[in-house]
Amino acid sequence: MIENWQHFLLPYQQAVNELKVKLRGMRKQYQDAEQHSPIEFVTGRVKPVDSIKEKMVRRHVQADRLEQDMQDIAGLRIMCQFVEDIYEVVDLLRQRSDMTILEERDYISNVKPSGYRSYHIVIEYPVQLVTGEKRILAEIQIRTLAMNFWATIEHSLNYKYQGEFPEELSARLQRAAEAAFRLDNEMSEIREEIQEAQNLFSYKKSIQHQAGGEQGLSKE
Ligand code: 0O2
Ligand code: 0O2
Repeated sequence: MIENWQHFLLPYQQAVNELKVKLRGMRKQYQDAEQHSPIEFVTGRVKPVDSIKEKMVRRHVQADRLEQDMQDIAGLRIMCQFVEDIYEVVDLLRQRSDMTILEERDYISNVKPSGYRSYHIVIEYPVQLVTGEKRILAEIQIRTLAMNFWATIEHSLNYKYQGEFPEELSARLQRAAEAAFRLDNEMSEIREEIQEAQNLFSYKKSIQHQAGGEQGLSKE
């Protein structure tokens, strides 16, 4: 039994906070270089205690094995515009020296029966505590905006149906997942066109910003 959940979860919360800053920092660096960022946005959460308890029962995880056997107590999500960006992000993560990748699960090539697509990475991440270093596991889910749309809707329906979808709904969700993936593929086809337009847009914005700054100066 875990007596003090707040104490147990503290290093996980610290890891989520640090990783959010680091991953959002990667996006900032692309923006600073005026390049297309493979990262659109990043979210993160510590799994709520009730969800941890429920998963422990469902997966037969003993309390003394929790740290090793539940890989998503600390969860990060990276959203990308294009499927190609996902693999770029994976490469970026593989090169980092502040985390160790333990597992990769490609649910894009190996779509789940539900229709779920995402790339999952399990990392070991060192958290610096006043009592010393603690290495914890964290799961990073990398997906496109379309995959995220589908997964968010499906996840909320799961609450209602507890995973036991009526056949008709399950078939519809699978069709919706395929439609989302077709959308991703269509977007990939016109990726260069989209990126040129986005670069032009951010260039215009920076010119306007500069012009605004100069006007501001001349007023003084
Ligand atoms: P729900 O709907 O029950 O899932 P910020 O102020 O932006 O730094 P904040 O407010 O902590 O940070 O929120 P953030 O980082 O934008 O995202 C939190 C939400 O992201 C959570 O919502 C989760 O839905 C989602 N999320 C992010 N990563 C994961 C993950 O790896 N697994 C899961 N299951 N969800 C994730 P809530 O509020 O917890 O509510
Ligand atoms: P949460 O916090 O509610 O999201 P398993 O449960 O056996 O399939 P395993 O080995 O724990 O999986 O890891 P996996 O499958 O790599 O990742 C599990 C997490 O991926 C889930 O977390 C979801 O966040 C997400 N996921 C996996 N399959 C689906 C799916 O069909 N639909 C949606 N919406 N999300 C999925 P949890 O444990 O459900 O927690």
